[in-house]
Amino acid sequence: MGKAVRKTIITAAVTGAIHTPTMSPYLPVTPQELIEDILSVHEAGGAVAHLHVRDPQTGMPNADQDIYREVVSEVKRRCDIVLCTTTGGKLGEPVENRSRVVANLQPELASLNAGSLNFALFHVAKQHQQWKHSWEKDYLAGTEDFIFPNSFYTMRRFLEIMGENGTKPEFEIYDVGMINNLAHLIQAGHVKKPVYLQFVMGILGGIPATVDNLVYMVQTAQRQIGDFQWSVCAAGRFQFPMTTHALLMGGHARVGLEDNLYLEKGVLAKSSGEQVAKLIRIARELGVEPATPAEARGILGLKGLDKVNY
Ligand code: KMH
Ligand code: ZN
Repeated sequence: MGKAVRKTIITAAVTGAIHTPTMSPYLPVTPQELIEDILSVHEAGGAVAHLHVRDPQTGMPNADQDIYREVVSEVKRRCDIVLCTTTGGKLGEPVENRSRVVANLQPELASLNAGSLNFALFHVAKQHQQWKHSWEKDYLAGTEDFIFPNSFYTMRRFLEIMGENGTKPEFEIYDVGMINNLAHLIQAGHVKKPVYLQFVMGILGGIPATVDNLVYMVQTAQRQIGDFQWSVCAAGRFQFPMTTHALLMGGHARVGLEDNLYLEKGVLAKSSGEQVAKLIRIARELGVEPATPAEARGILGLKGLDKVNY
């Protein structure tokens, strides 16, 4: 009898709130572009799509509930991918707006940012001279003085709202101290194990994307939490090196245009699905198979697509 192959959850974050339309013509902005990009992820073998929405005219990230509903309903009609909605929103989105999508759509999975940080993108603004839209430069440059607020109160409220709606939190961990924040929330009874951690590496203001930092974070989580599933995503050129290491270490992995616009050096990715296909080629070389959406639901203990409100 052959040994069972290890299954890994491949997530793609399709648009995010970091990149702006000037940076790539392939960044999905309109509902139709978002739907197509999510379908490309599913077709390539991804099990989860992480979703933000944007103003279709300007490409500015927003929290428009009608756009969310339009995108998720059409995706659900066409495939069984797991959808993980953001509660990060755009930089500067008021906290109350960020949780609305959970109460409205009751998704299977939603991000929960596990601490506050100076989420810095101002250095990226310096790389461009001409902008497609007037908001882009100030949005990025303003982050030199921007704290992404995720206080213990905010995290507790998000957990309560997710609990009420049967939504599993995906904890976004930008630095090692945030594992400690999560350990506190578990100890205080605000969230039950097993938890799902997404290590977000290489954001200026958070932990650098290095292998020793990843090992340190996984080991710290093992010591402080013990029972968890984990995944890694990393900014820009660190995306494929870090996700490949995650595959080697027994973790799950996230790619997508939210984190990196490129497929390889100098080559823009035309879709998040292209990045998923590349990571799956790498995974198979390492003897790791991508989990189907149904398998991902089992691994993460999700409630199922029949229990969402869209
Ligand atoms: N909006 C960014 C500041 C998430 O989706 O929860 C962080 C973010 C995380 O995108
Ligand atoms: Zn996000």
